[in-house]
Amino acid sequence: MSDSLPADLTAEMTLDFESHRQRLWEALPGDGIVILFSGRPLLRTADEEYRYAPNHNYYYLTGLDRENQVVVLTRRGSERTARLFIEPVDPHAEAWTGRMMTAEQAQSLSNIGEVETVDRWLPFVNRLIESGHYPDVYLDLEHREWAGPPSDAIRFAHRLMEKHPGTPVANVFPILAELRRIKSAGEIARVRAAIAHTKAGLAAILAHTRPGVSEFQLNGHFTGTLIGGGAGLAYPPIIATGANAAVLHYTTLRDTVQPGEVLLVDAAAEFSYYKADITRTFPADGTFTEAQRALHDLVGEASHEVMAAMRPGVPHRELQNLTRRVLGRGMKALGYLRDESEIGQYYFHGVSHYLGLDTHDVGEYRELEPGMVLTVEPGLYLKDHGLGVRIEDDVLITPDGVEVLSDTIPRDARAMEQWMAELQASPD
Ligand SMILES: [Mn+2]
Repeated sequence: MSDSLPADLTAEMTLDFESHRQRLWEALPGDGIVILFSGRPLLRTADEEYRYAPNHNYYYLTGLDRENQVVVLTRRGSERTARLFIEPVDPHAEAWTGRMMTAEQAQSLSNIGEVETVDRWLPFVNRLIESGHYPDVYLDLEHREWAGPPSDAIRFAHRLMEKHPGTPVANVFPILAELRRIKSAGEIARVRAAIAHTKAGLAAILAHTRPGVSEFQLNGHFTGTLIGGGAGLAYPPIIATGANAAVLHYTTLRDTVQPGEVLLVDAAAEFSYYKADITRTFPADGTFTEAQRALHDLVGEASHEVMAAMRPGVPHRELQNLTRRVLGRGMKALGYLRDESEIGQYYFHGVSHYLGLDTHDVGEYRELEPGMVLTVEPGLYLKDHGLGVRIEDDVLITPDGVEVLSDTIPRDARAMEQWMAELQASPD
């Protein structure tokens, strides 16, 4: 495989966190204090925690990915300040869980000069509020799962309402989500790296796909390749043989591949917190039947049409209408539908979402703009015929169209068959 597979950040992947903070300050509707928490790992069971992931807005503003940190940003007229609060280095804790971040490291990663210990943030914020100079306090109040434990921001919001009932609490999430829709060159480079690792993982799956192999064995090849290459998983892999592909978020992975089946693999890498999101569909035996190929070609046609329509100014919702038209017309021509308006039987999800720090990245959907990174993922799900087909790619909106970032990964039916044949001729 000649694609470069970075294991570490390269110069092109550098992010300018200072400019992210500047853009946030400019986007605030008025003066105020912005407080973001890096978060803490969730308890999984007994004394075991889930793997920690930083609050993505915290990471976006600081470049830091350690738990129990706080960043406080202020804006007052033309004055802007940033101050970090981090856990002090504790040699006892280091013996158990490794090196902690020093103040110097936090400074150089974030480009924030003022770094204090985390026990100091609350008195600092209280002083700012009591100064009367800051009309609003902004917190990241996005909380999708109300049944879960409250975040640090939610708990602090309650505390503020008790201690400083006159201070308005505003939600900074929608403002940051708006900024995160447009990606910088460094962010795009990280998505590209995630795509390169995804391609290597897919190649490992294709090399080992044959009747008799199980979905979890294929997952082992995929996940092993990613982890062994220094990347991570963007989301739990969907490796679905036959009718399992009609379950959109199939992650059970217990079935054995049967002769004549089609596999749908929606699995991708994360690299330095940025995600790929890729789906490929291919035949268990290395060759599509004519009926399978016709469906794959139709999904490919929809993908092609959508990408051809994407350019700045096009409303995002038009992509979904276009997909339904192409798939409806095609399914009627193939004899699966009497009327194209019934396409909802076979296609029932969105064709495109933002991609970035989150797999379904944040931000409102309006008109396309240069610098957006989006998926294109038409699909057809024929449970009664025992198969599903989806082709998912990642594209960058350019000033006059799209650049297909995942163009490096074979996509069309014939290209998939050829790639699989090559890989099986020389596995590993
Ligand atoms: Mn997707």
